Amino acid sequence: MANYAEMWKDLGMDLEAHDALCAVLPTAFGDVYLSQENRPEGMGFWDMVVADIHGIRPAELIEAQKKGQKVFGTFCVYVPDEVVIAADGIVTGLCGGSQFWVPGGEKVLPKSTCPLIKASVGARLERTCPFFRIADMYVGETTCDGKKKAWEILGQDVPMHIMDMPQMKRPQDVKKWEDEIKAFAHVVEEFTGNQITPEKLGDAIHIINEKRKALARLYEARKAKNIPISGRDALLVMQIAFFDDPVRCAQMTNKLADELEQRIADGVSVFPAGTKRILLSGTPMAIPNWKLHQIIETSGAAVVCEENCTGTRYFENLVDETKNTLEEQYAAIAQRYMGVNCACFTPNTGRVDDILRLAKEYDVDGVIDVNLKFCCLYDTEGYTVEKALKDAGIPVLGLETDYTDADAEQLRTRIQAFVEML
Ligand code: BJ8
Repeated sequence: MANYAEMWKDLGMDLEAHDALCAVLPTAFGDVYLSQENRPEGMGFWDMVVADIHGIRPAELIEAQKKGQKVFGTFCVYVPDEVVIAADGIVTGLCGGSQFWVPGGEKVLPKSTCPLIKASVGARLERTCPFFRIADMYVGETTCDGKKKAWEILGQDVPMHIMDMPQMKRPQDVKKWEDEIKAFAHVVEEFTGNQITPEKLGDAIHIINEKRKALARLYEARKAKNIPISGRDALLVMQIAFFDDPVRCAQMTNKLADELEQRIADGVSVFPAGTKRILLSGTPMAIPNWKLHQIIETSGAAVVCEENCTGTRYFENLVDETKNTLEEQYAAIAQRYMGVNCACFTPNTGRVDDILRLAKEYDVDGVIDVNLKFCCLYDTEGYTVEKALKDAGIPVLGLETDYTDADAEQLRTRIQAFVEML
């Protein structure tokens, strides 16, 4: 591993606390990832990225900043990367997925806040995540109440732009989202000093669509009877996709997909025949939250799909590439993003339709619907999701968890019992 101590120091990070984080990550990664057998060779790229997760990509971002590019940190899949890329900006995800950061968040937020928000705020305030230090601007959104209030704290010493999300999906709401995207584009242009032209926006739309198509290929491979990649590995690819350069992400994922397609042709599987297939639905799993996948896949089942924002919600549906004017392009972008079905919308029947569709497409034996503790949106929607699945005759298990290991054994017992009855 290269030595990035100087870089972290220059970023104003708390080196001692950061060392403590760096000390636990390799063990966690080894336990969850390197212990697996017969992994696709292509995963070597992601193993390398994780081994230096606070080094390689941050160093690239700093280099880009030296050349005048701006880095935008985002927290939600509704924020359109296309707009930033069209102005020669760079997007990096900022959602926190480690318990390590939660106590820092709890110093300023109510304990009864979802761990994703607490970890994100903790990572910023405790100065232990280089991505939070590097981002020139944070982009928040008015999705859930916890996030809305967290922006007021996170934005105290970093420029913060907040996108006002509609709460419904009527035609006037989609129009409102289009206006919001245009307003964001204006902010991005001002901040970067670069004008967004139809050509540049068209190129950016294409880049992100190609990334989506590559991720969709990875997921397509998971539909096979002989499962060529574990859920853990697929999740890792998704998690890193939020940080990586989008062109490289597409290249590496396509390469991995080539290998997976070959594995399918050769009848290679990472699970024994007859392993139960699970669809995981619910709240996103930010890196390094591998907890549920690890428990499920060491309890006799395989995760074959994630209906969440570190899963299908991130890549399904493309932006229409046939539009030539900014006006039409922004409308096409708004259309695509309003096709994402997050529980922050009401009604949100599209999500139930998605889950039923995915259960069929991935030929699953059961669904595990999970929400992060204190996420009222997904917890409440769990009622509707579970009812729809039961009505369709698909076994479902509803779970609530956080980033700690405190409930790991209890979860394992429940998941094992669920898998046994499938
Ligand atoms: S589009 S899921 S990324 S808002 S932070 S809502 S878990 S209490 S993350 Fe999300 Fe965008 Fe929706 Fe996806 Fe609940 Fe926590 Fe809020 Fe969360």
